[in-house]
Amino acid sequence: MKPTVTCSLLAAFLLLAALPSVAADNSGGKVFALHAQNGSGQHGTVALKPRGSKTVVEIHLLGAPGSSEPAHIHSGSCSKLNPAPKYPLTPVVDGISETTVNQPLAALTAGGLAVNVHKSAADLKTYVACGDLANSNM
Ligand SMILES: [Cu+2]
Repeated sequence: MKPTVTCSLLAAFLLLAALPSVAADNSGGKVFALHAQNGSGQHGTVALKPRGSKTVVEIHLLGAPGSSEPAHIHSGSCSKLNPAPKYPLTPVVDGISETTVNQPLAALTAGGLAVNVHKSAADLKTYVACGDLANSNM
């Protein structure tokens, strides 16, 4: 009797655990332009894809090197960026970066945030690309 009960509870738990991801609205992603800065020649897009209460942030940069380029979401805008990162992103390598940020899409696109990419960990001061996460939906 006991193993059956445990098994049923486990099945019920697994079903409940699976439900939110099934019920979550994962449609309605947004794409923003990343513009080259400081003559880097690196430009591309940042795509934000809702995953329930989280957001997958995907950077695609053309002209990026194979070396690691730090990337973050900052408060402010590309023309007036707060230098302190707000949410860290996976460093861009070969123009690609993917990060799941623990914020809903609406919070990231409400305005006042920008994605920027830095030349290297040793040269964070040099920005190579930036994109405002508002008013530029492609
Ligand atoms: Cu940054």
